Amino acid sequence: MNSNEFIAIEEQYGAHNYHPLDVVIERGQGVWVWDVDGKKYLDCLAAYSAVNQGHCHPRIINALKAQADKITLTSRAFRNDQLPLLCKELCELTGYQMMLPMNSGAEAVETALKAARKWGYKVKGIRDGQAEIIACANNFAGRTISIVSFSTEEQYKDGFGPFTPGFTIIPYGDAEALEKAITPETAAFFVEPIQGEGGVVSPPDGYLKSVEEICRKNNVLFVTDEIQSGLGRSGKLFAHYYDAVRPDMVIIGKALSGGCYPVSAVLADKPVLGVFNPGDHGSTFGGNPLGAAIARESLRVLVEEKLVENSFVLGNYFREKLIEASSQHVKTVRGKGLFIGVELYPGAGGARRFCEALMQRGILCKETHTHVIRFAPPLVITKEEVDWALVHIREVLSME
Ligand code: IF1
Repeated sequence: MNSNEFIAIEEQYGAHNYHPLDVVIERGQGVWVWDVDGKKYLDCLAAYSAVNQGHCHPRIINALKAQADKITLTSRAFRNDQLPLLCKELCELTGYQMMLPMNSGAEAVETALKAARKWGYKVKGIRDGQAEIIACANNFAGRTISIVSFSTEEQYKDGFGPFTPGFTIIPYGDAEALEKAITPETAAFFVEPIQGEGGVVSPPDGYLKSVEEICRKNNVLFVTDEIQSGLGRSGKLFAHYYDAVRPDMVIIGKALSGGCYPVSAVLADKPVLGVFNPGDHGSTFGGNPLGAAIARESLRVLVEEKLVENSFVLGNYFREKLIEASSQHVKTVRGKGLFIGVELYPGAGGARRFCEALMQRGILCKETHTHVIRFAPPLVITKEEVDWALVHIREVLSME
């Protein structure tokens, strides 16, 4: 079957909740993917940063195969021999005392919301049913009803109410607004250190440092969503390292499994994650031995192949060269590490036509917020591959 036949079948039988670029991918290796017609592309989206370690990393695939031959799922009714080691290794890598494993990013965010509320009632002493959580405008944290309840994007909410109460929205990057929004009922502040869906937007330098101080002073949990920005994407293990802060809770997913399997987690110390008692929360698949074995190897690959460092060095290089390649269409180039956004002027005709032109030339990327092209390749990318991409990007940005 060719691309058009696959597309027609999906259009007929699949729900239309996406508008993908019309490339039908069949296989991938490292930063490269191939479509069903045999055409090769450089993947500059990396599944929204889930394949930081590159497609089908041989070590991760080997770990997957080896574990699949042994046992895949026990449920948490029984224990398995992979989850304990994932807990220990992840805590040692990140410096937290405990972790709670889930599957999708949204489930980990839900877990953090529940932990924050329960901490609010049981530890902080918030009045029953009154806990508030503060979040920022233009956030993205997933698609569940409670999560879209604090979204400011109309489309993510339209038709899905009634919503979960208890959220307060403040502008992103404005520490003063946080201070003003806090009440005695505030349990937590949830924030992305870099807003991905928001258009690869970083807050002002020092923002998270101020946030940390305000949260500490007011006994409010400081929670970072590192699902997209974390695990090396920003050029640091966590994007919040740029402000030298230590959040009370960190939420991760995506690249925790190198894109091989849905694995997510919440990290915190005992006074926070310790609020969960047996039966309070869980998941059939969360912490399963297949996912845990894959995540363990994915973390080892991240560290041993120095992918965080590569993201820092090549990200700075890529961004500098993109600034040099800026055309009349480019308003600004921003980001940290290999998490890069190129914002176009409204008159450029939208980012999608540039993504389509790049696709023609063998580079896959995705527009965000109409006017931003996001470049976020797997962190295994080499300087030669960045240089190859830049030749095409320069030409495409100079189109009429
Ligand atoms: C889709 C966006 C990216 C996330 C942060 C939690 C989650 C995500 C910071 C939830 C997920 C994904 C979901 C995906 C598209 C994608 C996305 F454009 F929608 F915003 F990456 F930029 N926190 N982001 O970015 O994780 O439950 O999906 O595992 O199509 O919804 P999930």
